[in-house]
Amino acid sequence: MSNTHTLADNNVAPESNINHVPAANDNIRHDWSIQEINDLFAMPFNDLLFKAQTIHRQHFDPNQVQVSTLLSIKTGACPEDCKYCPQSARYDTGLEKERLLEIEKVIERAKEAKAAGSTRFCMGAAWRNPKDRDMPYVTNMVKEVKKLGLETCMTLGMLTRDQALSLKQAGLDYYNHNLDTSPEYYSDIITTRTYQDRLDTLDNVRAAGMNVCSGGIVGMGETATDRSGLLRQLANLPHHPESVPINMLVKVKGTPLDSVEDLEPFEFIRTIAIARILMPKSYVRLSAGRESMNEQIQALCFMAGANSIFYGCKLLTTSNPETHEDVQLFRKLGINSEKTRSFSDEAYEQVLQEEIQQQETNDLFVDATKTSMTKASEKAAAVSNSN
Ligand code: SAM
Ligand code: DTB
Ligand code: SF4
Repeated sequence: MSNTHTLADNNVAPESNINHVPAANDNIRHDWSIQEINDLFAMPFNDLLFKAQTIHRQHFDPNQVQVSTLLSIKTGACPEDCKYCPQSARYDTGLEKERLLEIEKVIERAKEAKAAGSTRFCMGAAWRNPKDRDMPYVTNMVKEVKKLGLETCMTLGMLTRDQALSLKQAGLDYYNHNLDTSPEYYSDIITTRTYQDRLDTLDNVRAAGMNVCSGGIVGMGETATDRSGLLRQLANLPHHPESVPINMLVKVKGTPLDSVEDLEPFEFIRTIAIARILMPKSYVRLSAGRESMNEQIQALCFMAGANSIFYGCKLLTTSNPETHEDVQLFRKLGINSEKTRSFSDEAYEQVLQEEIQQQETNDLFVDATKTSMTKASEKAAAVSNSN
């Protein structure tokens, strides 16, 4: 049977397909076995994508994507030894250590993110955990960013229950703390904190009443069963995280994982699809690593059930696609940003103008993947040349 529908004009999956999953609110499970998840990974690609997309459509508008913008509020010199991370003090990545960002600068960046169409502002610090003396600074920051009408998210490392409560009281909507990989592979990647430490922080965040954002990284040389193991841990938490970032490793020169073998893009897309199947009501974020993916790979990730991205030309210390590229892709796919304006022709023009202006005024752009300073004006020139 031929199917002439496109994603943009079809909100309902064809009923006649043998893979149709009946409408379900009973398919929220917390008891997945590794074998079941390995079996999902082994499905024919098209069957897996159809299953994921069908579940996606039971819970979400398939043409809406949530957009978040990241900002590093404290960069580099981290005491932890996470082997993927450009910000660990143990690896020579050429990254300049930066002091805590002044609150005024954070607010300025948050306003820019909102103007570009972001709905959530995520602030990250290269800390093992916040010190008690840091708490007034971060809680004040949450209050100020919330006043702008943005959702707030922070990722500051491990939290005690009291710290989680003060962030909640300040109005923090989401706390990001990733499990990163399977329990079995974990000690190959990080030795300075345990898997249980991470689970304890997630418990503290949940107990404080905040939304949990937790996912991991693939492409770190883990096995396929490790990818199943990560997803199993997330899906078998007592409550699924509201947001599940799936990061493709961004290889940064100087980190121990800088020359690990690339992960097959289809394996990445399968990971997204299975996250969607296991955690049907969670936002699955196509997170770090989009710069190394073409439009077609990203489109397949959306087809597989990804419905959130980081938007804006920088992640924490490495680069992300330019906003005009994302707006262009969303327009090609008929995708809209959740809650804010649509990605119309006017919005596209505005984003382009704002981007050029912003790049002209920024002094320098530091990208940890390049370990060199790129003049903002060169970036601006690249933007206008690409149009
Ligand atoms: N220091 C805090 C912590 O580790 O919890 C917060 C910031 S840390 C940079 C947040 C997350 O970014 C990490 O848990 C990891 O999942 C992700 N991340 C860091 N470096 C990455 C890389 N090179 N590629 C992909 N994801 C990365
Ligand atoms: C997440 O899962 N990915 C983001 C966010 N949560 C904090 C971080 C990605 C960092 C990529 C490397 C960098 O830019 O430093
Ligand atoms: Fe530090 Fe976080 Fe990077 Fe680990 S991931 S080295 S804790 S900044």
